[in-house]
Amino acid sequence: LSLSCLSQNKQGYQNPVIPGFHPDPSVCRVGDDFYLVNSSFQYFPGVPLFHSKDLIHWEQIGHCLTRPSQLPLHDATTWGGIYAPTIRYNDGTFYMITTNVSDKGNFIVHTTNPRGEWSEPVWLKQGGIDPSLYFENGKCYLVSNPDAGIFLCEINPKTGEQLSESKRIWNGTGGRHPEGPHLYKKDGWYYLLISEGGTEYGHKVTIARSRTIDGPYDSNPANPILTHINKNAQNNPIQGTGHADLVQASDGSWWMVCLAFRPQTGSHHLLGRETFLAPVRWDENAWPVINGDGTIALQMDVPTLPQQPPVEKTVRTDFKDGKLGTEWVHIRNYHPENYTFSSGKLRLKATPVNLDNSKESPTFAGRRQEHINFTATTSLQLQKATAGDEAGLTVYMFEPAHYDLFVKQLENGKQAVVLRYRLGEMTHIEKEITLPKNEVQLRVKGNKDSYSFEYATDGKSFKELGRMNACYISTETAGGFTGIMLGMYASSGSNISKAYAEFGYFDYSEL
Ligand code: 6LW
Repeated sequence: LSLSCLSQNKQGYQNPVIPGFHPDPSVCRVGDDFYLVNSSFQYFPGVPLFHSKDLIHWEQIGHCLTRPSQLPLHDATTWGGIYAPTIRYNDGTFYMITTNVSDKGNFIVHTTNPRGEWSEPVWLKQGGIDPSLYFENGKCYLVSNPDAGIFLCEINPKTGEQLSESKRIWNGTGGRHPEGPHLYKKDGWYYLLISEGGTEYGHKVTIARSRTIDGPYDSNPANPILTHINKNAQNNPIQGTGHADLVQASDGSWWMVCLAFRPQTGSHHLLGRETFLAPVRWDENAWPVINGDGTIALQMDVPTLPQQPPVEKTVRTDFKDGKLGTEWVHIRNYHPENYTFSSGKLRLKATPVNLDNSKESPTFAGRRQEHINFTATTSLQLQKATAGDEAGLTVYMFEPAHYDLFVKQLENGKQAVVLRYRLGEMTHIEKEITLPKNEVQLRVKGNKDSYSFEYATDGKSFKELGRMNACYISTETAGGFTGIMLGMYASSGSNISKAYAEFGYFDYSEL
């Protein structure tokens, strides 16, 4: 072994690099800093934004879309709102381009400080989803996928004005849904990376190249360059690999981020599509090769960039800061006046909009389930309530698919802890137990097959109320583009209720 070999960073890394519902990753580099964005659908704020120095350890630094004027989410649910974004940096400015399928389609926001606020949107004429930008010699090109193919045009990224006709440049290799296009230039070739096959088990990444930006593009004879659809990955715990973006590090190495999911109970997945990382090398014919054989693994035993210490995630969210951290989101355009902080507690006001309402915004603050085995605990007190008011903890996929553990106000002035399952047309009350006092702790534990629900009134002696199969709220059964959120919520049976719930803390940890 030579010393130079030993000095390489061989510690490898663990996939996914951003666990939980973080689909459609796009990445850019500025110096030694990488920035990454994901799609966000009906959630507000929108487009989570991450920073890393090594592509492995990511810290969420905020969201790109933080104002309702940038992110109108009327009626958006799991198939609506914000689809795949792209992040690019050019000449001192960051651009984030994406689609709001519940509003006016494709738009761009920009900023010079990604940790600050982003601009108001400019809207684009070229349709389709998954828009991406490519900058060269003072020009800016847009690619997206109207009409089941990849189209290119030149635009002004600050005004959105389209400067050339949209031109079809590639249809992919015949897989359904050619999408997620990105353009790159390397050694005189324009490379067009796309995904095909749909975002389920048949997902794959393909690539074509041309000497001129508007084609003709020639398909890589070795396509697809990444897929888990074949025999060599049929037992891989990662499935549905696709929707990728390439980036070159400052040491010259190339990397790919992509989405995939982890089936956990039968062929069901619950955590949504997550963000994975793979090394890329270029072969002798100048085509990219992804992790050797076009598959990826949970444990990646490959040389990496010099690894930075991960930013420690705390188990406990207390509410002493008087604001929620970047991991917390709301459903659609939330009403800030219903979320207040007093003496270190989060106070959620109950409104008649409940978790089944698919148009308005319930009082809800949720964070992603990031681990298949996890536990989450909160403590709450429901106050000034009348019969029908409730507040609690929800395991939430979307409106017709959630399991709720909550405190309910009864007619007789008492309160009960209730476990309820909402599954499509069915709503089932599994258990209802009258409480001796008003302060209660609610806990959910997850494993690959089920969620279990527990409560306590002394902060420690938890009793199980019920256990439910996880598969019914999975993507395969319930549907949707998102993943499980663990949420605190409050709702009311009446228009005039003064009820609110005070949450003391929210603990989340891997088990
Ligand atoms: C996204 C498309 C896709 O826009 O699913 O997996 C859509 N890829 O590219 C929603 O995430």
